[in-house]
Amino acid sequence: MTRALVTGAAGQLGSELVPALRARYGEQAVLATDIREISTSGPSARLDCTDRKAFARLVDEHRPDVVFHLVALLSAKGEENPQRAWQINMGCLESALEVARQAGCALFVPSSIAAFGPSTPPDPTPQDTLQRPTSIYGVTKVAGELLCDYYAQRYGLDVRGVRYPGLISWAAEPGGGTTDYAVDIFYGALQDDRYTCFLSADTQLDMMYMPDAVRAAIELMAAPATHLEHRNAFNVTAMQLTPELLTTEIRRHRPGFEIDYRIDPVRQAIADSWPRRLDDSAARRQWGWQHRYDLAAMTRDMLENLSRKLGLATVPSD
Ligand code: VAH
Repeated sequence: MTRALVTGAAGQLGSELVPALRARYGEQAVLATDIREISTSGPSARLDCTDRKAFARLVDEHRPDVVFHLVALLSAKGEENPQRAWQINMGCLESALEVARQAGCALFVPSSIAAFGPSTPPDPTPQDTLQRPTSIYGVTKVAGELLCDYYAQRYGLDVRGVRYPGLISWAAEPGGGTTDYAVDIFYGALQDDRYTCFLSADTQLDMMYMPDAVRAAIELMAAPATHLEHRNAFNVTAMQLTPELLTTEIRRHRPGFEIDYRIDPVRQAIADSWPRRLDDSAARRQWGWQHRYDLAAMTRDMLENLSRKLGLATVPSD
């Protein structure tokens, strides 16, 4: 019986990973933690991951087989205060690695397409390639991948991770990301039938719908360790989107939807430094990764669930 502890459980990924883990392993088997108060029916606790003693105490009490460590300041937020982003992203990761090492539990640490930079081959971006990111978030992701590899090789820690693309979800709003337009656009479409986008119409980025992202984390941690050549930073993707492509798909459901553009130079520069299309064949080969949601399926599901969440008349699915 697997027991899990999730840090950053109130975040965009955590708020859907916790229910999925509880459905698979039982409600009491999953402890949700976050620096913020969490409203959840199952076990939860407040945790500042930089407080290593408190982190170790919760692990000692809950005795997880695996910790899903999701705490990070995202790309755009990080550029507002790079020093704080380094302290939080690396300080919390160091605690997670040390606590997992001493407790003897496995560890999931997500990386990101942000771990690549303008000198990385953009299309396709190979599994193994040059990583010179120009955002502080990307710098912490590359440093994190290397630190996790070190803990695996030096201490035999069973630490694993994926490089997530932009994640699209309706349950919890994202915060401080560059790919957040792909979530915000659905709120705009449903509440105002219009959206002002902070990235240019042709900005192509890898994206993934949250149910696929949650399944990737769970399936990677359940995979036989012997199959994992890359272990800490598997490229995973599901689709390549631009604001233009997403607008056209939304208009299939809401023909009157309007979009205009007010470019945010900081987030446009970050997006321009990221890949256009990840090669995720290593994940498909080594642990059977397979996305299930494409653009059409994601758009339909987002509109239906977000309409319900916002208390709007549900959008007729075609
Ligand atoms: C961000 N949503 O935009 C995050 C993600 C690949 C992007 O890491 O910063």
